[in-house]
Amino acid sequence: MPGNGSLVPKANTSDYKSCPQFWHPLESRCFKFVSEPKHWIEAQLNCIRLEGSLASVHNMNEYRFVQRLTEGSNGVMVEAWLGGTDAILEGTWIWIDSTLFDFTFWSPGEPNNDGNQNCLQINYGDHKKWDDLNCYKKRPSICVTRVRR
Ligand SMILES: [Ca+2]
Ligand SMILES: [Ca+2]
Repeated sequence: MPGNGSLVPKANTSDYKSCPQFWHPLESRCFKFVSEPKHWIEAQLNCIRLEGSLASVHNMNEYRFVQRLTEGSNGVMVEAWLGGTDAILEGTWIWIDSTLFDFTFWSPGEPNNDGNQNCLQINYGDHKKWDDLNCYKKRPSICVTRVRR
């Protein structure tokens, strides 16, 4: 029926309707890829405007899920911000969504704080792992929010 497609329940993704439109559900959270490159703090402010935060990831399954969101039509997964930062205390990493920093997937030799790098980008290097980068660099980003019940 044309015109009211958004009202049709998605039978094959039972928790879809719990996430805002155009967000992607994974367990109790919803993720959104923001393609426009932004400074890390601008990316976080943008996520807050969307009623979320820059995303955290807590296991490999969540990381692979987030990576797929960054994949363009050419199949390339672009470098993008997550919500990790050690700007408050050098070497002490936190997630800005206030969850525990309990999983890491750093590239070899990272984080190296090269020239003062305090923000976490993903899809870095040949192995598409994590890197600390200067927070003033501009990257696409991934926001997260809680499923709304
Ligand atoms: Ca640092
Ligand atoms: Ca680095």
